[in-house]
Amino acid sequence: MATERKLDPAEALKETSAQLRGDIAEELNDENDFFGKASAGLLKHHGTYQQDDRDARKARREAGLKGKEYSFMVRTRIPGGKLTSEQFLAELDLCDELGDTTLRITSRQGLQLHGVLKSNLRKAIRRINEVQVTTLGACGDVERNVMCCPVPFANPIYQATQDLATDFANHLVPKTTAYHEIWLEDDSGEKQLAGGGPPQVDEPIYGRTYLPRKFKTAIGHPHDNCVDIYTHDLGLLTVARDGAILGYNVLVGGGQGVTPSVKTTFPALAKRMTFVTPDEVVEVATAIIKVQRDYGDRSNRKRARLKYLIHDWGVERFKSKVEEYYGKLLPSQEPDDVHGFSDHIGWDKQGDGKMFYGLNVENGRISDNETMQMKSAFREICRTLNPGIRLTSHQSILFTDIEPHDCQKLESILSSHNVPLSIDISNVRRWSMACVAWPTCGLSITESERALPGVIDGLEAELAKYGLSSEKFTVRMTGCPNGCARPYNSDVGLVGKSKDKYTVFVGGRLIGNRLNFIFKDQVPGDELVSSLSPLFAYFKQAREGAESFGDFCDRKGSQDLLDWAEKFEA
Ligand code: SRM
Ligand code: SF4
Repeated sequence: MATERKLDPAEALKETSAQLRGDIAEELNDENDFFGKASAGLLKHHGTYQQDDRDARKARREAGLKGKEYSFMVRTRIPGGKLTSEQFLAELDLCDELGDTTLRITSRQGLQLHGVLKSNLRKAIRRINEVQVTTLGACGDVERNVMCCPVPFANPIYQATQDLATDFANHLVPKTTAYHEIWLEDDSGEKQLAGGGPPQVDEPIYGRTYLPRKFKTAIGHPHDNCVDIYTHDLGLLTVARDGAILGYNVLVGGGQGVTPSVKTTFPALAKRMTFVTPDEVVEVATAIIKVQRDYGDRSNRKRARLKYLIHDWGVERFKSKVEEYYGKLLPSQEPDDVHGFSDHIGWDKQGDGKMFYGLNVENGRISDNETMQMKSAFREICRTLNPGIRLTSHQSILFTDIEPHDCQKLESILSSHNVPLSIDISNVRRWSMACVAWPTCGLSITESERALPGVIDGLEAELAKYGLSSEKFTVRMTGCPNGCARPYNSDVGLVGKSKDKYTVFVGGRLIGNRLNFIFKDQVPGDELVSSLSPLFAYFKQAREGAESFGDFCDRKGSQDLLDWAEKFEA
């Protein structure tokens, strides 16, 4: 193995957990409304996070109450974001019955319940499994939700990649029976107490201590990089010839998270490594994961992702090691690379006589409120039209398999619930996303999901002022530098840095294969729009041809943009 250095405490937790059991079953039945530290750490491997309402902390202190207002986030892993109406309706019901009445589409085509109380946790996970989806593999040091372009085109290339996403996800699901015992069996916990220790099963891919860190895979197309392939530990990019898949270009070592206090951490774009045929892809991908399992840094979780191994070794050395594990030499990649991006919003033909409709869900949050009853609208659509559901990596939704004569009906349901149709949503809002942040994310430094809509209102007005409303560019906000909305390759990235202050990044691009750079740091939340406004004016005046905003900023570079902004403000 790679290192003799002292292991990170998270490793000991996994090692001694009896395949992710620990004391979860016992603590699930105790009288507390929270789990102890060790169990809370292990729970992540079961797809749930212990959180507390950070808004409520101050009020509790003032009221002299001890402790926190605990609840749980429960994440469902949905390969390629593909669900039936029945499954989606079950999650909508759960958010009302056991959650905080909202359901959230994540930036990785998953779903999250928020605000689930400990006393309801088992019921929530069980009910999710009853509709044939799972929270196992949604979080933890394993393969996370496998992303894939979700469009339902009746085209063998799209269908093959969606099948691959499902097959690959199933192949990599942890084999431990702990999940089943704790959440799905009636005698939770009793078996291990009575039976002289829990049953141990072979984890042929992960081994005893699983991976050093989370591992993320996406499958995308060169003409449509909607899954942001360059941000992944492992990216599989289709190489198609004559309407069929020849194979996949394999990209390794992308990732977004940064810890500013640890100078050796950074966001990285994945590196192009090799080409594999469809019959080799799962085996080569497994070899890649095993190399990361054995050589990833288990002494420091801040540097445990594959991107650091690739950085430290270089892609050629990494490739040689993968060849050793795979047992064969691997070729160079094919020239195919990303060159397009679609968010699949609006109406489109599937190619089988049916239609699909992509609807932007602002920051993925599905709820009913006074102005808009999106949750009720989605329920009615599912109950009356029974569409297929696909979640996008931009926290949005596609309703699929709609008969042409039902298109109007779908739109009327949305309109009657005050949900704006895709055509009425501005480009800047449609191409934006924000992570959850306050009040549930324990790592958030600033607001994100609750702040971005207001920032977008301001950007809409600024862009209109310069006649730039029809420009397409991505604005992504996060409440800390971990990068959950992938802010480091977007045209504009707004990253929470300190109390109500953000780092403003510019110069990424829609197709996702370039990192952006810092334009300004420590910008107060209420100055984000005004800090970008001079750049829009500059873009309007000095863009070349149909150059995008991100390309323009990248061409000008940070100093030139700062000089302009200074003169503009003076
Ligand atoms: Fe994330 C941790 C939410 C996608 C990088 N992420 C978290 C936690 C679990 C906070 C925690 O550890 O306590 C957040 C829970 C907040 C909450 O209240 O729900 C959280 N991440 C999310 C979601 C829900 C954001 C969203 O608004 O959609 C996304 C769930 C996706 C899913 O269905 O699996 C989500 N997280 C991402 C992405 C984007 C992606 O994967 O495409 C990234 C950047 C890509 C990457 O991994 O490099 C991302 N999340 C992180 C990191 C930094 C990891 C790193 O390598 O440094 C953390 C912190 C950590 O792991 O220690 C984190
Ligand atoms: Fe939380 Fe930070 Fe991720 Fe936002 S980016 S959800 S604040 S960990």
